[in-house]
Amino acid sequence: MTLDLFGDDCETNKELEALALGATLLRGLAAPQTAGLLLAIERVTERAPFRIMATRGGYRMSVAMTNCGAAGWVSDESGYRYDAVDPTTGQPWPPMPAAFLQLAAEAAERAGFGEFTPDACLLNRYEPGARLSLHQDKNERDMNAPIVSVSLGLPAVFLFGGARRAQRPRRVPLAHGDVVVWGGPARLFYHGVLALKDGEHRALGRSRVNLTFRRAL
Ligand code: MD3
Ligand code: FE
Repeated sequence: MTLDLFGDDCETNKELEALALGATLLRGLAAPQTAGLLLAIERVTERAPFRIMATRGGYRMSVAMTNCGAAGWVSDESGYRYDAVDPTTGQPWPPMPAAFLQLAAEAAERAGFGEFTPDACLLNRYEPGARLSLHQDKNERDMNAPIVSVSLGLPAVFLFGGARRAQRPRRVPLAHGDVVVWGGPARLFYHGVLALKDGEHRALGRSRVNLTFRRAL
């Protein structure tokens, strides 16, 4: 079945931009849903608060993280993995809010991926100075499923590299409401986020929250 997402088969999607083969930027797609997304983030973080995790090497990350869905990404001295249980509460991660699932599915569909039903959502909270060094997302079982990312709050500079770490990354500015679908050949590309510049966002204050939807299990 094909969903008629644009309401009109002749209408083109002006907000669709190819960053690379398999990587599609949907500028501002999430912006109209800010209120519902913030409410959902509040509900998730009441039960699974943002926390700073340790890296495999025993360092402190600068980005605060939490999860919702059947599986959550966790990092500690023993490494990176997906776990059904939040290690700080001993409880399952909160369920994926309907508003999250709907946005992730719509974005994947627009980018040309079929049914996307993520079972994990990693929430990253950046405060001024927080950054994410160049890495690959390779802890998910099914590399055929894309990752959908949603940027909220302060703008950030995203680093988009290639299949090898040595490849010099491109700088892609990401603003509030921007959604990117990463799949196909781009799924295993190196990427990161430059240190967040200070500022004030009307809805999120001095912070940026990024949601990444994944098929982990
Ligand atoms: C490109 N998060 O959580 S989202 C992460 O803004 C992560 O918080 C960043 O990288 C953030 O792992 C970037 C964009 C993103 C996410 C996953 C990707 C880009 C990707 C996977 C493959 C290629
Ligand atoms: Fe990543």
